Amino acid sequence: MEPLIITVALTGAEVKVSDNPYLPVTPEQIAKDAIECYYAGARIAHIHVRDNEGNPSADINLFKKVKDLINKEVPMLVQFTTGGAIGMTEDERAKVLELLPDMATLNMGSINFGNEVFINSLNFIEKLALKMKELNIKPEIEIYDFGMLETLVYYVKRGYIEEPVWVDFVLGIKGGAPAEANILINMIDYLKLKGIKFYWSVASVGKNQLPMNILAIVLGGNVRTGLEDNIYYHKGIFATNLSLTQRIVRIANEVNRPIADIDYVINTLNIKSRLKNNLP
Ligand code: KMH
Ligand code: ZN
Repeated sequence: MEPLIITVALTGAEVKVSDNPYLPVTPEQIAKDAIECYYAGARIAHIHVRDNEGNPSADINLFKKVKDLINKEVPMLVQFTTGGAIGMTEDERAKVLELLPDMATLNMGSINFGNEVFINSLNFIEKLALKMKELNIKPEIEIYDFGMLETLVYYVKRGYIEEPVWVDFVLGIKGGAPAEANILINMIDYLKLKGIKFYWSVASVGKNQLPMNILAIVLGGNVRTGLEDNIYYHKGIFATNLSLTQRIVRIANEVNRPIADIDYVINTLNIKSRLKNNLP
C-alpha cells in the first residue's frame, strides 16, 4: 500500500490548557511536540500559536519562532493555519503567508462551527489561493461539508488551486458533515468523478478522531491527528500529540501501511518550497 502521510495538528485555537494539561502553547512547547512527532512518524505540523495568556494569536513572530525551532532540528513540513480563530480578521489570518511556510490551510467555505460561525467568503478564498500559488505555498484544502467540494472543483478548474490537490476532510464538526464512512467515501468519489487529481487525509473531532483515522488508513488515505481535534487517548485519559501519533503509526504497521518519509511527501504533494530551494 501507499506510504501513509501523518499530519499532527498540535494546538489549534479552541482547546485550552485547562482542557488538557499537555496542550503545547508556547513556541518552544509547540516545536518540541512537533519534533517528537516527526521522530515518531508525522511529517506535517499544522500550526496555530497562542499569546502569553494562552489565547489564539495572529502574531507572525510567534509563527516564525515555531517554524525556525522545528526546522532547526528536523525537515518536517510546517503548515500554518489561515483559519486562525473565530473572530480574527481576514488580514490577521492571511499574514502568516508572508513567512513563506511550506504549506498553509485553505478553508473551502463558511460553516456553523459549534456555536460560532466560521466565515470564509469566496472573495477571501480566492485571495488566499492566488497568494499561495504566487508564493509556492502548498494549500491544504479543508473540507467540512459537501458543498465545499463544488467550490474546490470550481477553483481547480480555473487554475487558482494546482493539482495534485491536498485535501483534508474535517468531519464531525457541529455544523458540518458528520463523521461517517459513507459520507467520506461519497466525498472521495465525487472528486474522482470530477477528474481532480488529489491526495487526501481525514481529520475528525473528539471520539470520532480515531475511527475516522483508522478508516482513512484502510481506505488508502492519510491521517491528521493531534490535540487540536481530540484531547483524549481513551475516555477520561488525556492524550498527548506524541501518544496520538504513535498510536497511528502502530495501527499503520499492523495493516502494512509504511510511514511516508519526508522526501515522499515533498515529491508526492509537489511541495515547491522544498523542491526549488532544497531547504532544510
Ligand atoms: N480554528 C478554526 C475556526 C484551520 O486551521 O485552517 C479553524 C481552523 C482551520 O482551525
Ligand atoms: Zn487548525
